[in-house]
Amino acid sequence: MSRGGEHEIVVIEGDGIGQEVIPAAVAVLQAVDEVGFSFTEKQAGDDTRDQTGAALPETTYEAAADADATLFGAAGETAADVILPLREAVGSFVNIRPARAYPGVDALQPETDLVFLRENTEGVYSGHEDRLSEDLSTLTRVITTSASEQLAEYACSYVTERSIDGFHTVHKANVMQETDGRFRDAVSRVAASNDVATNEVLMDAFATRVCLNPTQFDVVVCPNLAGDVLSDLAAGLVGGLGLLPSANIGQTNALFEPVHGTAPDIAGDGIANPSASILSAGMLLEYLGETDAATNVQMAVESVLNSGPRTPDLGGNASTEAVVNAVIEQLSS
Ligand code: GGG
Repeated sequence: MSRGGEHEIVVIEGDGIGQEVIPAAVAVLQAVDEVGFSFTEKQAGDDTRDQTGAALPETTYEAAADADATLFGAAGETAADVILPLREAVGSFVNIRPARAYPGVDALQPETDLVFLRENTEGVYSGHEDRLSEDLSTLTRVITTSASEQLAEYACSYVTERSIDGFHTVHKANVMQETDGRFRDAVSRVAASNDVATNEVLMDAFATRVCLNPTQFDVVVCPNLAGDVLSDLAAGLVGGLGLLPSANIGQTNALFEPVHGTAPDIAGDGIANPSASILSAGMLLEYLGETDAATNVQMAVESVLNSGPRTPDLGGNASTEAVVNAVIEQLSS
């Protein structure tokens, strides 16, 4: 923290509904009276590429690397050129994705309460793709013991600090024996050395089991792509992607973003659900040590989801603005 005790936050709206839900999250942070912020807006995404030639200008990368924390919306076609370097800029090794069913929201599985801890640097996201011929393209999947162990150490601290009884490790080591075998072995070794209980589930079996009965899972530790796909699946259980926030945590920096993308079908209509972005802002507050404010934001969102205005994805006809105003009103009540 600097500049007279204010948290320095970089704000990157990106494309599509990022330009609607991130201003909404910033408005909520500005309404948190007890915490001081300075916001710096930076550009990234498809429009930025069209205007400047770079989807993620160096100034944006550096600002994220230097900030106390960054709030990011979504990127369209340029997602890979924006999200992955941004996660790298903050040195993130874990992507935390809570997937909760909220009272009052119509959910396929109303008892769902999951947290995905997703490896955030490698797997298929390492980007080693090649076009070898007209007929053949390849992708190299990278799994290291060090990244798997770092994720596992974080998972152990996460469950221990919250008195949670261990975690599930999700992988596909029966097929990807070398890569997911390495991941599975590293995670189970670290868990054993921390006296943390783990259960293993093959990722395909997990997909079925979590749909049928999500209450059998709590904290789920997985490789990068599995964490992306399975948390989106969990979004389907709780009422949609408009409800899932995320935190990309590094050693000394972090980036917060809704799990959803740019939603081009509704972009510009003013009806995007801002809950995921506001909940991401709540995770940002928690990361900055502003725990009371984080709880207040979380509770205000929950209260509005329960009995306030709803955007069309949740069966209502309210605007983004109406939801944000209701959250801010709750915060000050
Ligand atoms: N809000 C981030 C975003 O744009 N999500 C869509 C997406 O493609 N995500 C891929 C990922 O999280 O790895």
